[in-house]
Amino acid sequence: MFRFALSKGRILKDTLPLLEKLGIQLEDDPEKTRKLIIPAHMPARPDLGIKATDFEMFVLRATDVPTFVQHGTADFGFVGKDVLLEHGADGIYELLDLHIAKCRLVVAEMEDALPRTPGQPLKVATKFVNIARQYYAQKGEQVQLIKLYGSMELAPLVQLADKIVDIVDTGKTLAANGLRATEHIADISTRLIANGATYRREHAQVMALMNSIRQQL
Ligand code: PRT
Ligand code: MG
Repeated sequence: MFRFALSKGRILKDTLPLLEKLGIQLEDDPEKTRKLIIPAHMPARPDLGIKATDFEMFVLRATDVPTFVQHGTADFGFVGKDVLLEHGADGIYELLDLHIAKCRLVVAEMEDALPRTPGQPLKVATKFVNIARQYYAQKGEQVQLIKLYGSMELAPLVQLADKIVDIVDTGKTLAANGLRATEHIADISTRLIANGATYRREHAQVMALMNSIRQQL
């Protein structure tokens, strides 16, 4: 039996069809049920070297997925690279890029931002404070980080911050708020991750599952 941490929201929408293609049948619809643990079953696939496998699917807030996998409470997880970078990959193996829920992590500011007064620390609002801290440390730039939990795009509009570090996909949200991306930090997509101990203990099974997922992409 494996326990699998699924990210709610956007990623769930894109990963449910993948589970279906793999033949993993969930006993409840994670988008409808209030249950937080959903039993699931994958029939044997001798062609892929996979034995019949039972799963327990945890339906989690995306940001909590690495925590469950790191502690071994979940063996596997589907999670955005942004969330993984922010959390840190201690005890976690990144097995596969699923190439879904693709987006970019960028620095953005007002289109009409004035040149900054030298000597004043840059104020950056973001929910990715660890990523932002690392990014600006590498650049050797002093910043004051302001932690937000959503709607980062508002911060420069109301002078809470000079810049934001945020996810961009189409760029429509930035444009609609008079913002533009000025620096690219990372390309983001959904990853299959595994707990380090599970990876070592169940290596053959983990590899078989990883390869079967890769085949479906
Ligand atoms: O909302 P909550 O805090 O619970 O979790 P979450 O925001 O992490 O969940 P969700 O479902 O919104 O996103 C989950 C994952 O999807 C993220 O961790 C990313 O890996 C990935 N992803 C892909 C995105 C986007 N595309 C995206 N566009 N996550 C967020 N956005 C936001 C972006 O921040 C912007 O504000 O969507 C808005 C619109 O983007 P544009 O550029 O298309 O206008
Ligand atoms: Mg969201």
